Amino acid sequence: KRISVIGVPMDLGQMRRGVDMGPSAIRYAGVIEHLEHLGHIIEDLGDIQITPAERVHTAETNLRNLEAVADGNTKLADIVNNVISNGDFPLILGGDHSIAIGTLAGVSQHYKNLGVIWYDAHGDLNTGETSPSGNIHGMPLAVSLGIGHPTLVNIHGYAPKVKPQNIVIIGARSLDDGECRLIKEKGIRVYTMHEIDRLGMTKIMEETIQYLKEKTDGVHLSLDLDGLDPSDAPGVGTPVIGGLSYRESHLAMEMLEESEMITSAEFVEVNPILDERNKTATVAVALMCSLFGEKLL
Ligand code: DIR
Ligand code: MN
Ligand code: MN
Ligand code: MN
Repeated sequence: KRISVIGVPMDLGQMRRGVDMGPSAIRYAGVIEHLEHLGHIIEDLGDIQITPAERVHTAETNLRNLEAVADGNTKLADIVNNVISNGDFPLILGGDHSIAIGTLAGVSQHYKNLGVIWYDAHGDLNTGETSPSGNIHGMPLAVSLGIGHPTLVNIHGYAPKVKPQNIVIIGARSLDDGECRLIKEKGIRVYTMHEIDRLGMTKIMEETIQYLKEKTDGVHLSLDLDGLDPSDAPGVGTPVIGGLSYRESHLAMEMLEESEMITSAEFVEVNPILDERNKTATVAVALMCSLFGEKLL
């Protein structure tokens, strides 16, 4: 594969400092070398310039740092769009999860029926109205469905970017009331930890692949490291106990690789300040290796 790596040092979608160093931490963990070692051709496009902005919270909208988040995401959308136009696979390194807004804006114009796998402890389906925090990293999936502030929803001039029936959320264990309502109203497929415990990751991934394969012409993987259990991925801003294990996550990546359905991917929320000796970035790189075909034998 020809893979273009894009770092997005964005930390304005949430309140904790340090997640802007996620791309550096993931590079330090050897992402480029490991993917090259697997035989891929890597173009490292470096990091997007995120314009330093004073943190603001507008009471009327309950959207923290709206303009700065929208600006960074517009730049990201342009670059992702170019990468796909060149026939390359975009691999985005976060940065907080608000960057999925820009990734999906850049990706989705290339597909009639884009599928999205959202690997996360959270639903990221809030709006300014439903969000308990005002943090935009809790909103990107709603935004991509066309639900939320017009400045975010209309990046690249069209909405929605994804259809609800083309989304699968995996690993959910912390959902706000408004998110639960939206999931039911839109019929979004969600595998909470309950289903994963009950059925096992093999069945969950078989069902996910089957469900998306039938109706999509491309699938984006949006992997929030907080989908994993904090014991395996401690360097995240909003850890939630009882998460997916390192082994389950590798299995999921390996099954996605076998399915040959993933056409773009992002790994987000790595925060080296909160981490233990770069463990979380190292896990992210290991999962990328499985997603891009690493096998022991
Ligand atoms: C919470 C936390 N649902 C919010 N969301 C997070 O602020 O909207 N998403 N951490 O990854
Ligand atoms: Mn290696
Ligand atoms: Mn999350
Ligand atoms: Mn998230």
